[in-house]
Amino acid sequence: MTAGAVPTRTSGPTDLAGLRRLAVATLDANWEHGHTVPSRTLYPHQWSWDSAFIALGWAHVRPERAWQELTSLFRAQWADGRVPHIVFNPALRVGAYFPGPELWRSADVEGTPTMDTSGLVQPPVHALAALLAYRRAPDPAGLAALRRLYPALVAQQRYLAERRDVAGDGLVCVVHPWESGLDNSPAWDEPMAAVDADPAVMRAYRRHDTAHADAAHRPTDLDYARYLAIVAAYRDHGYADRDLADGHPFLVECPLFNAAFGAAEHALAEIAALTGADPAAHRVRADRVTEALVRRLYDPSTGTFQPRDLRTDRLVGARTVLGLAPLILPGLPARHVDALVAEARSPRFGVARWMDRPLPTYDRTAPDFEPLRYWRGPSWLNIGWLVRRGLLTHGRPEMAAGLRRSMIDLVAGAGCHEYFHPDTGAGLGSPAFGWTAALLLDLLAD
Ligand code: 2M8
Repeated sequence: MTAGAVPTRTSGPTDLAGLRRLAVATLDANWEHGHTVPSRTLYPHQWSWDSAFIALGWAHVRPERAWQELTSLFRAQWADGRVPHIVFNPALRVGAYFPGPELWRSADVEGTPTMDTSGLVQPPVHALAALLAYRRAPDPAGLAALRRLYPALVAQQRYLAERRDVAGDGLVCVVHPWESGLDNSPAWDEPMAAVDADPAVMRAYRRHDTAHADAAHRPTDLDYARYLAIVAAYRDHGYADRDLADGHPFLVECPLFNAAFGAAEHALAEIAALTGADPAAHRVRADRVTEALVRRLYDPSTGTFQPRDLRTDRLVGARTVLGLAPLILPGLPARHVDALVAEARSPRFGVARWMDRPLPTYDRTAPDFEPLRYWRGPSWLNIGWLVRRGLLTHGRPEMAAGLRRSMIDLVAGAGCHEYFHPDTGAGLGSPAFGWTAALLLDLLAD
């Protein structure tokens, strides 16, 4: 089936079988010889954390594709262990996405794979996705795939622990907002304000995203000028990670990224146990990450987790949904769990047994809340999925059920959109988005 043949919505909110068909058709239409594109128009290559969520979706319908998805991503892993956030499809025309391989120049770096990639990473949700995919489809082929993936997943964690612990505090530092996955979140406004860039540089480039989505729903030209300046700084140091503290323009410890980093160790412990390896060291590391998160990123004055800007050594002020992500850590102390549950329930995020509006990505009471602009307010299924998982982990089934229902309603009302208006539920961004379809399948299966 071609992308154009996929229906964008179903006949009604209770048509669960129709929703499932829509999700499968969306994944099928985005399948591309061994991997799944997030979107045929906006993101036609392979993205790192998208592939993890998408693999979990495939596990429900075609488990062999779940393993192909992760295997193809890890084929692009660099010798240093980093899993690049974009793996470029060489079959696509130059300009199919901006910024393309000509900006990243991965081939100039030693230890990179034969295919072109970016040099950044994304939240390491892959070990968790692999474990959950196996649980959804626990067959011998899945176990063999887990066994093959395990050393690559361990190397991914080792890269982050050894090369990205810039502050030496046990947490991973992201060197670009794109690494967080929540590119233009208000969480990055303070650190980004210090990045020197002129929006006029964008006249020299053709942005691809604004040709396919409303510019008012996307990051601004000033954001993009800064994104490019940070990429150039990292690339021109050979993506080497040495001396980052001495001058790299963006250095932030993100609660979601580090929660994923800790959850990955928990998942690796279970994968190790399943495949005959030793789980003990993974459990120790998971506890250490949890402890470091609480010590370094928890803000007792707001009762939530905040990113730390390493260039000022201060927690950022904006209260975003990133702060709720540490709920996915089973070892989070009860006091912090209670605080996050209160934050989730508050009018800022509105998670409840019966939700009147979907979960936003930013405090909806903030004066600069933007319901249409990408990660500055809209509702996204991957974030809801993670928060729901956290609520289940800590024994809050009613809130988790409310969140699940609200996510299913979003897709029932608007289709497998990339993101949704946090008041009306209207579909925004790409209309046939990979992880929305995949995570919907996972939610429907519960
Ligand atoms: C978005 O990010 C890319 C850059 O990586 C972009 O805006 O072009 C984000 O939503 C990110 O989280 C996601 O992985 C990617 C592909 O869906 O798109």
